[in-house]
Amino acid sequence: MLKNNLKEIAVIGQGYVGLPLAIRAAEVGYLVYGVEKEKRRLELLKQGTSYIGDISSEIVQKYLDRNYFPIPPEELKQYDVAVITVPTPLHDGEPDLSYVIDAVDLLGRSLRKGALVILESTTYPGTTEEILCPRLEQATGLIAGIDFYVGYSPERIDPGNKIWQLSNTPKIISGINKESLERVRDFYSKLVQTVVVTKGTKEAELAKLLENTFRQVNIALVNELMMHTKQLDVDIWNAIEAAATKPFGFMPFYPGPGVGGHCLPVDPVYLSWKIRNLNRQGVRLVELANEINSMMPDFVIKRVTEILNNSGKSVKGSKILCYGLAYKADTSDLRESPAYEVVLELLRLGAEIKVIDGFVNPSELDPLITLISKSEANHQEYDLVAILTDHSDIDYNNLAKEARQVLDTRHIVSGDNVYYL
Ligand code: SAJ
Repeated sequence: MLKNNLKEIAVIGQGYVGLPLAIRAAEVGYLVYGVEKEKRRLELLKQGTSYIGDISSEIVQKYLDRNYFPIPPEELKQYDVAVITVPTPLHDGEPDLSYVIDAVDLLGRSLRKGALVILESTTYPGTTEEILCPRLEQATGLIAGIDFYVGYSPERIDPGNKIWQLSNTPKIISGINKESLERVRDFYSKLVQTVVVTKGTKEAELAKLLENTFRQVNIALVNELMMHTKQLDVDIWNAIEAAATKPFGFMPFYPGPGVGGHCLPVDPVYLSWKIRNLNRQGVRLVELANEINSMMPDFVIKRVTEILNNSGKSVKGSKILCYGLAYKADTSDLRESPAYEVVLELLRLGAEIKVIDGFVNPSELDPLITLISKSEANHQEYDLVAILTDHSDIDYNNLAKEARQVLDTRHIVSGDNVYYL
């Protein structure tokens, strides 16, 4: 606490979760340290430049060096509240908590009595109480819940979502004990409109995994149904639209080229991994959903092969124009992107590929990938045009009119020359 009574907040990790949280905390009047270990990101923040789409550089500049201070980890000297917002990826298919542990060890070096530590990173039930608390107690000799306080609150940031932002999305909060929960509630109540209290930290950890596992499993369901109902000559998209008219008890998901991003392909694995360690079985539905969704890029390749074959062509030597590389529409994120996987496989099979994606960063692409602008697209010259990611900056109707053949993996355009998955 500074002499002018401003609470000091440390947000560890200034990514798509940490930066919006840090800026929001600055906005409501806290003194905020945005702790970022990547030098390039730190430089940009110190210049008042945002690299996160949802946060403008103007808003960073508004609080910069007033009550928002981007700092490297080694400069973190003290805090009243610390929030960990670092990635929890997979490493060889298993949870990788190394970023969380580094953040916990950093906080352990300057943890003072009475401070509050909150974990926001998506992880399996038990992480807060089985890993974070003991590590902080060991580092400080203090007792969690008594000398310092601990909570868990999952992030619900949806990059690019203009409607649901940090402040108006209900925030699940939890504490390792009553005293911790009250401090967690006090902190977030100033930042968000609605807090949702769970019984404990494990319920909050599970709630987050449930949110994304629900999506992964239901997307796998429609992907598998799509593959099977093809043989029945049933239009599953039409059936889903009809089912979606049910005003209760149903939520539509759509078949696609696969499930990408750093949430859905990853979070459910944390759940299954933890349970597998307990009962050797894992969560079979999660593992089956992952298996089905990860099959989809191969299914796309099969459809490309079939379509070209029907016009007497092999993939090898065919000219294919692919729309979209990012994992979902209107994002630049390539993580686990099925579209990216499809393009690399088509290249491996010997197709002559050009790609259009106005969102991705060309410098992040495999050098084998040739990116062209949409103005350079002469659809007639390609044996096949494949829509892999349906970014909203493309006129798909015009594309379908001009192209000889279209494989539309997102079912967004129609025509006699348009094929679906
Ligand atoms: N996908 C399908 N069919 C669908 C929906 C999605 O194939 O019906 C694919 C997408 O193309 C993408 C992947 O699944 O490759 C993931 O799509 P997503 O819409 O779930 O988007 P994400 O991964 O950005 O999920 C995030 C999550 N937000 C957080 O974790 C805070 C998720 O909980 C949100 O529900 C989702 O955004 C959202 O609703 O936008």
